[in-house]
Amino acid sequence: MSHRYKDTDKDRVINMYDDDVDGDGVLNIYDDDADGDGILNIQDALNNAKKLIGRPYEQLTGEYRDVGFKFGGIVCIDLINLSYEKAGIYFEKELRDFFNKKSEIFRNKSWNNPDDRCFARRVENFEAYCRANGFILKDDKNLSQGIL
Ligand SMILES: [Ca+2]
Ligand SMILES: [Ca+2]
Ligand SMILES: [Ca+2]
Repeated sequence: MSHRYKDTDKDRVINMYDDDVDGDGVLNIYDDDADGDGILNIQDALNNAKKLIGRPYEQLTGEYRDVGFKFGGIVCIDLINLSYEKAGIYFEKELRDFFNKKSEIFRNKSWNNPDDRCFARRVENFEAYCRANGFILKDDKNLSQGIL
């Protein structure tokens, strides 16, 4: 079963809808170990990202009822979403919840709302969410290209 449908803390809320996946009282987004497995989120995410190496790019970008994704293809934002999902952080849920609190930070178009299946897969929405929450790096001079 996919991690998103599990109920890690057994509170009858499946992980993808649970604000506190490990049930320790700290909301996922503020919890350094959101799934409570003893491994920090960043390491969990990196481990999960490495498992996605080799997955084909989803060239249909969600068109035709996501058939490309269903057959294993991913787009750039899926790398982040899938990597963090197994760490216990569901950006899809975080973005939707944030829209309900501060919709004004997202592009004001009738189709750009959580009811749209592509809402959480739009990079501009993820960036707006990160910017509004202070998750954007201000000093990136020490970053370098990843090495496989
Ligand atoms: Ca739960
Ligand atoms: Ca927690
Ligand atoms: Ca963890």
